[in-house]
Amino acid sequence: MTPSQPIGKVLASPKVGEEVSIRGWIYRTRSSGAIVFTVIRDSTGIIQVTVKKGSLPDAELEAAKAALIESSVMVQGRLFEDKRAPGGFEIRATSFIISGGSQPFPITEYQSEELLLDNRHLWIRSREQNAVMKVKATVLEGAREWLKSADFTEVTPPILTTNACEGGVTLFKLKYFDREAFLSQSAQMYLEALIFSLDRVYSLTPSFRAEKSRTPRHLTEYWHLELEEAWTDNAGNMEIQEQLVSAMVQKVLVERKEELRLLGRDPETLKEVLPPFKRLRYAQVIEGLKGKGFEVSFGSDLGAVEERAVTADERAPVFITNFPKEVKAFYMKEDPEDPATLKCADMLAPEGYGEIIGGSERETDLAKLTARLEAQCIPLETYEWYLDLRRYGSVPHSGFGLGVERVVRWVCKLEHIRDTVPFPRTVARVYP
Ligand code: NSS
Repeated sequence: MTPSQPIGKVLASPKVGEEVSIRGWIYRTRSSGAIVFTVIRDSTGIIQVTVKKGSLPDAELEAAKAALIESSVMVQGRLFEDKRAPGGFEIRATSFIISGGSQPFPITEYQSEELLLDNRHLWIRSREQNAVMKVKATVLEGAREWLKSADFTEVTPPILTTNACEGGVTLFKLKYFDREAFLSQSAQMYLEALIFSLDRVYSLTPSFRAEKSRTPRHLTEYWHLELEEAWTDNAGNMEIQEQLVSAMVQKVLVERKEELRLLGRDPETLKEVLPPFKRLRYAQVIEGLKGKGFEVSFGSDLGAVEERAVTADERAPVFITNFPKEVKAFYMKEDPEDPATLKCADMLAPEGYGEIIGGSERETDLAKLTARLEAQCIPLETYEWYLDLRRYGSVPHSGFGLGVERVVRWVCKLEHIRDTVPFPRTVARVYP
């Protein structure tokens, strides 16, 4: 038996008449009398296979006729050109062995979103899901490669914690033996501790937000790429962010053009994702929004609608800096040149996709930090360890968190963030 090859490899350098062997699942099938036309898929692509009486044992022909879609199969045969077939070639089978038969597949064309979500464990076989997962893997690979080249060390912060980094409202609480603990919203505070040992660190962890809002950009469990850097101000940290995001996107453009096209994203439209990204001050954005008829004023938070208005016509991400204190977290450093505002930046994806990164320089003044915790009614006890970081050799530092699924949603041009995760967790769903 010829060793089996990935379908993508067979189609990449097709040799007519060559003996080939593949393994996969039946993607489409129809039979007419003594011939069965099937399309087989594996992780790398799809190829047409014809099974014809006389070319293989009758029992195999009968099994091929009876096999339903999603049956797993092992195929051997010769490769021929066929202009009508996907990829332009077909395999004429000399052996067609069903490995695992399939019951009638619950997913057929044009299914409701609910049914697809209930059958997520089966829907992840779809070509769209396959493409998104490949793009996501490449996004992460691009990030890790760039972070290594920039001397950041990957670290592993805890997920079980007693600290609310991003406020109490979206915390998942859990019973931790006889105490209360939370699922982490952010690794930031731990990364801040780790820079005293490693200078430049990052982590890739799940983060949890008990978001009651049903929006196309909120998950309750998402993958969070967070970075923290000693001796750097907010401006320096923004440079890291734009280089990192470009590296992630450019890697996808090199390696995943086919997947992007399959998803309806023209790769050309991502070419301008190169530094430097535009920098706008919050106050400037508010004025611009007022000009467009939005009812906003200094102090308003920017929601999805406002973010869409700011970025709809952009082709590369945009930074918004200097948010007012009242809309941001306790740990952000006040801007001495404009003390009503913070040395912080949100990065918004273009084409209306909105926030993908939240970052800032961190408050290092112990008194100011304590005052802001108190002003936000955060009990100090569980933050003592964090305040210690300001007591023992405090250093200027900055960092950010990037929502991996937010980036993938934008890059793949997806309607809803849930399609960037194989098993999405939202307010309405924890199954399967
Ligand atoms: O709340 S953030 O804006 N900021 C932090 O958590 C900081 N503590 C990060 C840091 O400086 N180390 O979240 C950061 C990003 C945000 O820009 C989104 O891209 C993403 O995390 N994010 C989410 N993605 C998906 N679903 C939800 N619910 C979500 N919340 C934030």
